[in-house]
Amino acid sequence: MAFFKAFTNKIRDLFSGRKIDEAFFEELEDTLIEGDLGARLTDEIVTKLRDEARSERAKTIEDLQRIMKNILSPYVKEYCPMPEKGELSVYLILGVNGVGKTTSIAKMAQYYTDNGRKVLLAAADTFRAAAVDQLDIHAERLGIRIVKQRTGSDPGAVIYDAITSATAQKDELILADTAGRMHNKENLMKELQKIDKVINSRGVKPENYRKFIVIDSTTGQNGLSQALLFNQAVKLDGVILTKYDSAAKGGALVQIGQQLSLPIAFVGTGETYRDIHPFDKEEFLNALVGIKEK
Ligand SMILES: Nc1nc2c(ncn2[C@@H]2O[C@H](COP(=O)(O)OP(=O)(O)O)[C@@H](O)[C@H]2O)c(=O)[nH]1
Ligand SMILES: [Mg+2]
Repeated sequence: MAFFKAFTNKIRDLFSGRKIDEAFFEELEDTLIEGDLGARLTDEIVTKLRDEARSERAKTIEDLQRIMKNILSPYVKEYCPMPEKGELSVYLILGVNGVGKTTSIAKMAQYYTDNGRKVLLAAADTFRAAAVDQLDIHAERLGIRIVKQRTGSDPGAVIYDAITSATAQKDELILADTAGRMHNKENLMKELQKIDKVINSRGVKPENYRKFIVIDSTTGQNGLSQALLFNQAVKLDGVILTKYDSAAKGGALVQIGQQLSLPIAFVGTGETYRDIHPFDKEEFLNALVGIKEK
């Protein structure tokens, strides 16, 4: 999986064959800010890097890359849940319009089916008719059951039906689509409180109920503010990053990790059902500090 090649190449160029001097650190600072790490985090990284490079007498680029990786490491977490067999899990997929919620649900359905889980889709984005149709098409192509209602119906009612159906059919995972317009904080909280109530009252174990926010990795800082907003409204469990195949840089992810302590579950890398991968922290950090993949 190739992460934001352009940024990695830039870091690699910057690191290769250079004297570690003031000009180097200044250029690194510019590159990290361009890479969406934000001014505050960039400052922290470069300050620590300067200090540690001095105290450890770092001479080579490899030393610097290792130090930088250690600095970034606490901010990046991986967490890809696997539903318990023989129990029912519910994953609620949240995020603003167009980030890739519905597509990611289809891919996750494929992933969890490949891993031997019985999956049911819940079309709880009831706001637009097209949204239900879109999920319906995926369900048919994947050969996976779907629970849906009329456009405009209550998302909580769709989830209620889905849990009833999943329980009867012994499904192990409900992947629930949601409406993107919920990114207004009050709406989001109201709708999710209703959904929460349904899920909690229908016997789904709290540890099997997970909320993921989908972030389009090409949107940079905007993705960070979406994550902040959603996390204020509901307690999120993780992030699904989409469109990594077209992302130029990856720094916003570190900021999400730093400011929200949220782990990354999946990374979407294309348009086919198998273009989704559990997030790999090691690989991500190597790309970010310009260490070549083996
Ligand atoms: N290249 C690429 N496109 C994606 C990825 N995930 C989603 N998309 C595209 O993003 C667009 C919006 O996706 P959709 O699932 O409808 O977003 P939603 O509004 O959040 O449900 C669609 O054209 C998808 O094909 C990805 O990982 N890579
Ligand atoms: Mg959708």
